[in-house]
Amino acid sequence: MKLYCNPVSTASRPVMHFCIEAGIDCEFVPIDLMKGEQRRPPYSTMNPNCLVPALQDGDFLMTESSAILKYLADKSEHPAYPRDLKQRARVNELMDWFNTGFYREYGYHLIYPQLFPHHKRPSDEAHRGTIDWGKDKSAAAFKILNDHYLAGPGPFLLGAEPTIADFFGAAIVTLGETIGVDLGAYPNVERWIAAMKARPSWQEIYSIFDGFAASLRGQPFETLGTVVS
Ligand SMILES: N[C@@H](CCC(=O)N[C@@H](CS)C(=O)NCC(=O)O)C(=O)O
Repeated sequence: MKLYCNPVSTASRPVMHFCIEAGIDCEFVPIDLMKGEQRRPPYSTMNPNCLVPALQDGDFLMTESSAILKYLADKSEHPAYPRDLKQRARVNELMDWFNTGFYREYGYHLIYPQLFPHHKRPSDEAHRGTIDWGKDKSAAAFKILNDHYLAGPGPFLLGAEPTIADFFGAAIVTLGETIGVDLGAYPNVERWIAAMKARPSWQEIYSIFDGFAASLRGQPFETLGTVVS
């Protein structure tokens, strides 16, 4: 199998990390996002969305990091995607929440508009409004993650062992390191991220992203708002 990916990409990292941890035989094929390789053939014909990652398994080609994680875990019969109907439903629930709720506010409203010129809104007023929205909604989402989804004994979302929801969610939460998000107000999240960072091969996959985040340090980014409870 081949995974077309880039370790700076939040959608690539959890898939790469899970592949290494699960011992899945998958070649990582780097796509240089800075040079725009994702927008040119041959990659753009494989994924017309021009986004990484994409997985090739023989003549089967698929995209979407959440779906790829499920496919790889199923194919390798890995317990990180439980077979039990209700446990699996819980993993799906968490992955959908991270992907469509948490990531939308945190990634697309708070972080990306501050990092990438093509995410900047067309007027200062619209830009300001987007970031204010992202600050408040992200803080609310962190509170739900901390007080609800991570309220169990842990150290992972669903107990003693990480599921693919942990790999997926941790990649999104740590994206905040680019803008200097402080997790101090969310102790359960802080503990959970520490547990994920202690996993074997975290460093192997995340070191390039860490370098990217370090290169941004000191810039005047806006981070999380305050939740009034
Ligand atoms: N929903 C997609 C999102 C993929 C995505 O947004 N990839 C980003 C990196 S995190 C990308 O390839 N960006 C390149 C670009 O915007 O040109 C997934 O989960 O796989």
